[in-house]
Amino acid sequence: MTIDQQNTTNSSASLIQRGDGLQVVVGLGKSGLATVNFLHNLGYKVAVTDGGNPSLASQLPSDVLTKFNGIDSELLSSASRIIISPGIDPFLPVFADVHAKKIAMVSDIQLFCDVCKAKNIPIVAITGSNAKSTVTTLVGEMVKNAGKKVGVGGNLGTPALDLLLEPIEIAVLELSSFQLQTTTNLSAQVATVLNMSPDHLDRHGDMLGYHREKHRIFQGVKSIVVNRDDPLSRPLVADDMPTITFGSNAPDIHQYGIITDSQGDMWLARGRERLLHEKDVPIKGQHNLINVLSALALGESVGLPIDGMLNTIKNFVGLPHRCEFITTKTFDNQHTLDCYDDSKGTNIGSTVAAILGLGKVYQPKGKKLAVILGGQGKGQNFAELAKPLSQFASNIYLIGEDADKIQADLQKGNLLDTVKVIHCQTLQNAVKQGFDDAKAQADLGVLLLSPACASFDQFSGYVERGKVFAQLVV
Ligand code: UMA
Ligand code: ADP
Repeated sequence: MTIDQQNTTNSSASLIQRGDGLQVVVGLGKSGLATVNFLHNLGYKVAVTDGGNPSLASQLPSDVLTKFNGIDSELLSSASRIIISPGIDPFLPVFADVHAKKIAMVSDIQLFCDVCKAKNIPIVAITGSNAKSTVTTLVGEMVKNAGKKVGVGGNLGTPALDLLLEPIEIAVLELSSFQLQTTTNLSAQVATVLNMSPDHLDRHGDMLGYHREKHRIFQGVKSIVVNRDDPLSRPLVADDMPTITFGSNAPDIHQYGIITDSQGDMWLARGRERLLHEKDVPIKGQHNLINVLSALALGESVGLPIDGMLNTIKNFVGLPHRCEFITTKTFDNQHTLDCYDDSKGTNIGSTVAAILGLGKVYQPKGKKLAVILGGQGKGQNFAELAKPLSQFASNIYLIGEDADKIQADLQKGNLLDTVKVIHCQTLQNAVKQGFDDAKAQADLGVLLLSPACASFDQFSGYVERGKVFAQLVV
């Protein structure tokens, strides 16, 4: 059963039950704490339960009931409404009784969008397998530079409900499939699924399940932005739904795309109008030009002036750990190795984008990539990496708990024998191996950390993994 089926049978009951009854927040991470504070300030009776012993407990209001070191099933059963944190699977066995009793279970995003509806605050809603943070941040900057009070957050970092602590005129939200899974009728002013590639299949079962949760972003939407290059980004909506598209080809009138001129240079374009030369876009690679186009389409959908948006793009340098250039190492005064931190490359789609993006730059210079892959695999099939790796890489360094699976999948994907695969276990070993190989191998030009995996087997998160990599290479 999906949460939708659960909510359809349950929606009116949940509205009645909410009343003054007990609100149980499940998970006391960032979003759980923001939810407790939000509900507590509104005068609700609030309890919180967590599978671990959360450090944020010390920040709770003193009259909040707590049950830690295990999600408390009795507490759940006594709830009027459950607000579940995104990192917790709503179909864990502990929630069986909740589903049987049809107790409403929602996300913090649900509470946020209910407030936005009541206060007429438009929401720009952004999801996708990759580029969410980059596009959300850029759109947020565009709105701010247009002089509006904007709240930018969600999966990006600041919990959505904390955005309501300041007066805002518009919200720009990055939303994950986890947050959308327990959000119904978001009713965004504009929504987009930027792209779709396998991710979080361990939680959603398969691509169909993942796609279904992502597309919940379009429930009640007023206008949409669609990626022409990715049919899985297009929702089933009425023919008269206001729509703007973006993509890598030359755009039709009123749409966004890329025009390549007679010199082979790329231009961001709207219809036939050239808006910006690629050299004026600080974030590099074709995938980033497409990200910028999606931001323009989203901005246009909420009425932002084009000149201001183009100025914002010219000054946007991107976010750390996304194909970020760190340093050039020089060996024996001649061999050089450019080191890139793409620690945020935690799924197949992002790693493919990094390999293709950098591969196309370095191949004409006769240089190959060494790619560090591995960590926790999230149920993905790594065979899809074999083709771009065969084309652009000479060395693969495997780290982390899914190293054997990655190697087996790459073999199934017919990775060329010319690509060396070395088991390094740790990031430290992988960097050392990269330096040793660069000394011996004149055509090795790039050391790229783009693991296609989560980092939690060896690090606290992608940020720590990226920082460790940067320390190791400088
Ligand atoms: N917990 C349990 N049982 C579980 C799992 C977790 O009890 O099975 C408890 C933990 O002990 C912990 C709490 O739940 O105390 C953590 O909750 P959480 O994992 O939902 O984390 P938050 O700190 O609330 O952060 C969440 C998002 N985390 C996840 O979706 C995993 C953050 O996205 C988001 O920035 C934040 O809310 C604010 O909205 C992070 C993320 O990794 C960046 N997102 C995934 C991604 O981008 O791929 C989806
Ligand atoms: P998200 O928030 O969806 O994870 P980010 O902006 O943080 O997105 O980028 C995540 C990863 O995706 C980075 O490794 C980045 O280089 C890569 N990436 C950025 N844009 C794209 C794109 N259009 N297609 C595929 N990968 C991309």
